[in-house]
Amino acid sequence: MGVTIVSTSPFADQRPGTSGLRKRTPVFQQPHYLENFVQALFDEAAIPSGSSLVIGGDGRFLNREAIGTIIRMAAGNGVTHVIVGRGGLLSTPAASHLIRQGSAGGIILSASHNPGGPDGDFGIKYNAGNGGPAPESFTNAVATRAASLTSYRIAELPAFDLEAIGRQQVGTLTLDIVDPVRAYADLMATLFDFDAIRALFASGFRLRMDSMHAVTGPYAVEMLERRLGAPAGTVINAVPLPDFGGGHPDPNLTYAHELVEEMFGEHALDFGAASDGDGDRNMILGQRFFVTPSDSLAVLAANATLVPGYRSGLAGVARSMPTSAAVDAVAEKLGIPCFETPTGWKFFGNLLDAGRITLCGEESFGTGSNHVREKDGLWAVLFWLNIVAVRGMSVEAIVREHWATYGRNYYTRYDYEAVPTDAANGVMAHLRAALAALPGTSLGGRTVHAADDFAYTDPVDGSTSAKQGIRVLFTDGARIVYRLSGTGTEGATIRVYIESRETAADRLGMETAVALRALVDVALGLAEIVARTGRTEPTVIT
Ligand code: VG1
Ligand code: CO
Repeated sequence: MGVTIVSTSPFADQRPGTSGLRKRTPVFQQPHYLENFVQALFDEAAIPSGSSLVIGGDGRFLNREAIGTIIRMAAGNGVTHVIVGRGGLLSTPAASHLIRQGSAGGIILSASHNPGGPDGDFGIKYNAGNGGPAPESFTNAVATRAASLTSYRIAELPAFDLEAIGRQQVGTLTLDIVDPVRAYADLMATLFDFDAIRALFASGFRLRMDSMHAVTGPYAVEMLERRLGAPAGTVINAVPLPDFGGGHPDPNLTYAHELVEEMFGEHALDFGAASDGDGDRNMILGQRFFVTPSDSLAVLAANATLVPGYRSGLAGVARSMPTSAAVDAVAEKLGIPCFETPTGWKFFGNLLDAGRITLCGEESFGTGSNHVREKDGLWAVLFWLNIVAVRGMSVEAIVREHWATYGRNYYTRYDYEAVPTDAANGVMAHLRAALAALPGTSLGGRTVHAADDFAYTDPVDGSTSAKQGIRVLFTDGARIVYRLSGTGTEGATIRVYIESRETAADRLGMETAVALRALVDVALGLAEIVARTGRTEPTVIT
């Protein structure tokens, strides 16, 4: 078997963002672009000979082709054992689980919730042997190497078949094609009370799960319909398509519109859920009721001991900095630590590995636990179903009771997408310059308690990450946070996160937009958004 060393000119734009390298599909289709990045990954990962590597993706356009290339490059770089989901499919949490079964690491192909197809986005990232996204030190080293590489190694291999479950010997390479669903579904069965959820469905409880033509379709059908007995057709848009059926596989109120129309309509079911392109995000809906992701994390934490996998309690919890502090109130009551990390799942890895936390989450529809090292969409859906089954209450009743017990964190996020990079950097520079003068000032009737540019020191390994977003904290617990997205592929995206906290019983039932109106005005004014970007309205309000 020959290995070819192919000359390439380096690419200077291969710095991974919040969650791997994400670019427009045509960027990835440039000659040697994918190969250059993959070689940099292999150089940095230095997979020991004899170890296995997991490869899979969310099935989007270019997935299969990219996997073929990566398999040949793995062989060209001395990897002797590769494990791939059938058809090249693996949800991100399922890939994390597979890696944790004893592989040295894994390569995941996805641009998550970004649209796919020739005009959409593509992405790639490396997860380490713990199953989690590689840390910043690794991704920075990969970017540096990718910017100076002059060649890559690729093997000439005999033909192989990504559809045939089982083992194939392909030249020097042992290739295992595995059922993408089974091991993951078995793991879920160890965490949740499947009997209780089965009884819930048997009693007539009605669920709609929207897989948005992305990777979770086969997972959701297997678990919800086959193992848990929900009626056939419970899962909609269940067939993964390379372009996600032309949709935007992002489980929020805007993009999961088919589900939202049903759940807020006259014939709303009891429970609605959706997940994203690669299966790590989730949205939870009750009957005509939206659960904010920040509240969802808090509710899961407060009810965790009702679920078999978490019966013995939580070691601690963590949330990303822009996520609302709803979970903090639960941690305080439980007397467990609550960590605040920068945005991106990679920052939870050390805390999970060290056993310091059990649950963690982000405001961007991401929730997870120590069962894998990625956020996990279907896991969150099953967790909610388990709680509903045990408590015998509706989703809405559970959340309202939660607010009454712990207080309510009103929360909204404004996204300004595809802003010219200079204007977006101008907004952040302006805010940084204003920070020092803010404490003690009064804004919109609230007093600023502190203002900073969030910096994080990892409590486990001491590594530091600076400039992770601007925080303006008020004395009454309200917060405004500003940061630039690290996953966009066009210009810059400014995210503004706005939160206020209420504990008075008569102030728990307001409309979010009403509760936050004054604070939104303060947030946009302080950043001079309109003047600096020309945008009078955000692209998306969550
Ligand atoms: C966004 C979210 C962040 C999430 C990241 C990856 O990042 O805000 O919370 O971890 O996407 O999600 P940013 O930098 O654009 O704000 V996904 O589902 O890749 O896997
Ligand atoms: Co995702």
